[in-house]
Amino acid sequence: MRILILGGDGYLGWPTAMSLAAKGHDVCAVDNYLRREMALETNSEALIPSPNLDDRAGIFEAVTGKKIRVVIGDCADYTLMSRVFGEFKPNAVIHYAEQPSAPYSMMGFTEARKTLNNNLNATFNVIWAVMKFAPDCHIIKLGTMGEYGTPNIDIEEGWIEIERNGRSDKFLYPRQAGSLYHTTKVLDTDLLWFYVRTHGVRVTDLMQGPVYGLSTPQADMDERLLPNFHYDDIFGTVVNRFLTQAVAGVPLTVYGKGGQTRGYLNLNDTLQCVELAMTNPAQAGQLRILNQFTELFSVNEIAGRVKAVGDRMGLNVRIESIQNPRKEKEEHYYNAKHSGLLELGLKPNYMTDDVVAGMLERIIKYRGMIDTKKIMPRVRWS
Ligand code: USQ
Repeated sequence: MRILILGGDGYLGWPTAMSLAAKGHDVCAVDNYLRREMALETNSEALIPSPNLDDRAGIFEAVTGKKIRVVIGDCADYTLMSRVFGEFKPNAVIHYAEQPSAPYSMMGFTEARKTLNNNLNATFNVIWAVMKFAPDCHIIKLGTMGEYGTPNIDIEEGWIEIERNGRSDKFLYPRQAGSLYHTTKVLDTDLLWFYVRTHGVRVTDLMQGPVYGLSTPQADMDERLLPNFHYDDIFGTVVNRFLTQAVAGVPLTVYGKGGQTRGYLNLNDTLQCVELAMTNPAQAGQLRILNQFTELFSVNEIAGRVKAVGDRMGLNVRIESIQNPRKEKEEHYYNAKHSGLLELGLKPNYMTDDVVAGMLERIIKYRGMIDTKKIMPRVRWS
């Protein structure tokens, strides 16, 4: 298949590009290095410096003999998107090209505006470029479980049946996001749903939970192919942060009471899920929503697991509850359905002790590069 990956330089975009190219697909990765710029601006550089996208594609080709096409450009620019879609005519587009950090979006007006403009414009351009240049193309959009928030009822897989005064209908499940970043994903879903209804585009919206890990079959071939692994308070997700904190010998930063529960998944499962969505496309005129995670954990449970394994490895891990910089429920009901991807064939890689130990061992190799000044939260919600 011809697959366009938007945000191809990112934590998920680059491993996805490698994984699909390794399987023989014709892959084109587009990125404008926005995240690298924002990371530099906020002193939040990744643990392991990674070569630019052109260089990474060159290294990947030298190692595997497979090509990844690269376009450096902005997906929020419709002229560029028209050219890319017009020339490449993808069968599927995997849209990761969004500002992915909740804390970044809460820093102030400039960062909020940048998040809103980038994320909404990129999604809007994808929809129009598909309609004009590749009408049969399947849009695979990375959404987030955070769109649903933490309601006091079960979270369904995208849709909910509502009965009211003796009549019933099916609606998008109510969304109530906890950051401006997460809110842009809600708005993306609404945009997609509008064009699905009116113009018959085919869309899979993946409601993904926080991802962890840095090892994938292709990344393991050469360390220059590793994904951008962040452990800072702005771009690092909680599991990757706790693993790095354990290695650095600083206390694990549990925000508040630590009862915040989310659905987590291994980076390798993101690769599986996206491929499963791609090989089992949504129908024209369908907005298919899949909840993309494999296990539920509270923050305290993650900290406990990292500590148990880290201690066995002699790291002497400490856990500390610090004031929560975010506005979020710290103790709440959470039960989210996630059968869609399992039915498509997902074989989960669970967070076993061996997996945690493997990640810790990997990070230990880069211990000297950890900057502990990047660990404590610098952004508050209020
Ligand atoms: N947390 C801590 N300590 C930390 C960091 C985070 O207790 O040092 C807590 C947060 O307060 C939150 C939970 O851990 O309750 C998850 O935080 P996170 O930073 O791992 O995840 P989040 O900000 O929600 O965003 C990440 C990705 C985002 C993706 C989202 C999926 O950055 O792109 O959409 O995970 S989800 O969380 O399901 O919305």
